[in-house]
Amino acid sequence: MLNKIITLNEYIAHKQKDFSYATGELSGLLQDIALAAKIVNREINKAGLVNILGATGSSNVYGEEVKKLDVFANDQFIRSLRTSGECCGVASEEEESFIAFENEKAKKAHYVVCMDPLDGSSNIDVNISIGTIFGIYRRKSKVSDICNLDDFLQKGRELVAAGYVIYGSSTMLVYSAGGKVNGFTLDPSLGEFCLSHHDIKIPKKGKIYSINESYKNSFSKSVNEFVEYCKTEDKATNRPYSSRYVGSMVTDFHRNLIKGGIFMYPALRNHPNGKLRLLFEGCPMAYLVEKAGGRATTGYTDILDVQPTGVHQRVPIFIGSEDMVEKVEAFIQKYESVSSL
Ligand code: AHM
Ligand code: MG
Repeated sequence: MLNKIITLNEYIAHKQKDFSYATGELSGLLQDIALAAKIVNREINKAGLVNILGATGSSNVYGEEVKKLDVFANDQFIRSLRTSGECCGVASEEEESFIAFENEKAKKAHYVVCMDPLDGSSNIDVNISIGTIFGIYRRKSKVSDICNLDDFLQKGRELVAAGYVIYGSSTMLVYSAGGKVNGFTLDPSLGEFCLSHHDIKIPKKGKIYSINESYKNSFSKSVNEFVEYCKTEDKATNRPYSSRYVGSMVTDFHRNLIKGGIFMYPALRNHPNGKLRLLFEGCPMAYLVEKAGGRATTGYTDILDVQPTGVHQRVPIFIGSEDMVEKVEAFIQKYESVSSL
């Protein structure tokens, strides 16, 4: 039996009434992000041709400067959000400070976006999947004013929508606007994202652990013990688990979301907050995983309950299947209670 194709735009339009503030603005914003993602996808697909078309930083055959893809993606998303009329400002991993849009249309908009335009971009040169991550908040400042820092320093619990795009063997957009988590696969022949993964739920018990084990000597005792636990044979829990680490968070997260597992970027000896950013990577992914039935924690606090104090704040992350996240938390908290005796 053939199923009817449902495009992202159709789906968003159909679901608009379910959004908390159903004015169509959030729908429009999601559609703008999807359109910008298609443009970025087109450039990423050409990445391998860079030596033919012109190296990064030089001119291509058309005499245009070839931008680095992460710069291209950043510019593309910001341009699209600036002119959308639904977004009053953006904080991007590529920008030192947040950008407040000053045009009249943008000042009247209700939403701000926090995003990592191209996460894992060091993987582009070797043809490995990368992604865009975004989180959408309702502004705190007065409509018609220019947005301010407080609009961005909101806890993940305040998110009204979040998602990611994975530029992989196929390109997918996965998002939730408070309800289900749905995945849409880009059909390149139609140029449309089509609903392919309805109501994604992460398996409660995972079998995969993802961590950069080369930092072992910088991990806490508890994290190392959890990793050993994952490797230990135990028929009852179906261990050892498989180790999978791409080094591209969206890719590692996406696989674990579908198959069940945990992704970890913990505190390191010289980096007590790890590497990943709370607003750009932590909160949007934590929001999605919770909507899909999983969990995300710093080891002590749910990621969504961490109060941001700066746009580039980093945070240790343990995210994925509920049972695995609970287990690592138990390891971490066991040592905390011993050290506090
Ligand atoms: P980026 O935002 O500079 O691309 O860095 C984030 C990426 C994640 O996608 C990935 O999980 C992590 O960095 C890998 O870091 P490491 O090489 O330290 O394991
Ligand atoms: Mg990043």
